[in-house]
Amino acid sequence: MLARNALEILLASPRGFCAGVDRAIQIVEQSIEKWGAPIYVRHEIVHNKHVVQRLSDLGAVFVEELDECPDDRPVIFSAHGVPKSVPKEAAKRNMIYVDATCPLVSKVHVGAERHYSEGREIILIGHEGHPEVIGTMGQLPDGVISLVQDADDARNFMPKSDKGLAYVTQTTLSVDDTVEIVSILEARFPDIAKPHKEDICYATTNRQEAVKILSQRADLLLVIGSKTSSNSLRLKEVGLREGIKAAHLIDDYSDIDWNWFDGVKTLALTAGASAPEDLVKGVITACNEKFEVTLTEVNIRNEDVVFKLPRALEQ
Ligand code: 10G
Ligand code: SF4
Repeated sequence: MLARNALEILLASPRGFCAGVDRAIQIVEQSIEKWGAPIYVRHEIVHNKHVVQRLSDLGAVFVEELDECPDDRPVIFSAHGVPKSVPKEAAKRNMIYVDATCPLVSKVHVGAERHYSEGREIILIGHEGHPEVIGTMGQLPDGVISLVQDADDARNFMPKSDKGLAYVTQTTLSVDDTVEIVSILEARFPDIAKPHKEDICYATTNRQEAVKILSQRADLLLVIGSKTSSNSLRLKEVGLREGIKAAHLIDDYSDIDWNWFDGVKTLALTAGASAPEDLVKGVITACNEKFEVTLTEVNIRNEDVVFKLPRALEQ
């Protein structure tokens, strides 16, 4: 038998599930336990096809809009948050609903409302069409929040009035892109009000920081996560921007093209905030079958954030 090539795997830590994802998945599981199947979920609870498949197998039915749900079954709102009109409509229909919006997204909602009540015009830094952006914009009347997606938008933004400005952001953005966008806005509008604490959440920040460090030491980066997962896509971009030769976003080991490993001595491996840890193990096992693997976990920070479940589901 031919000797296998050596492969060093640098495993990022933190990686994978954040506290908001963990809570949202528990909300679906416990709702099924409490009320039985089917339970309806408005939008993918988190953007991961394996998570969605497993919960579907347990009895969750994923839909995009509330009008696809019957009145007499409970419905859960995804971790990304929903416009105010959604719980309002559910209440009007006397539905049982559980809101799995991450508390850190709710915090952004509250920040936007505070700025609005203090009379400011609000900019949301984020990506058009993403459910979190739709949810945050939907906390306030139509047209109140203006979306700024990139540095060019920040350069071209024109306030509608001289009431004063504030910005809030999506929680899963690139930290570096956002610094650039904010610095353009602050240079143009020195009095712009900012969030009390950064809106980009601890999990996004930590996963990006770990990828930066690993990308300087590896030839290939694999990010485990679905194509719809914004924070996972950002991890791939962060690696490429840090100068790694190649980076790929994969749902699981079966997406790997082994030609990617030609000439690769060191692999950096991470997982987005919605990707389960067993998928990481699957990639390591697949690598073990092809290479003589040495595995090193590189921990840049410990995370101990845990969110309580909504009262309706507390044991
Ligand atoms: O990264 P995005 O926002 O696309 O979502 P995800 O489901 O892949 O990861 C968890 C992050 C959220 C629920 C958004 S706060
Ligand atoms: Fe909450 Fe951050 Fe996870 Fe989004 S990525 S669910 S804001 S902890």
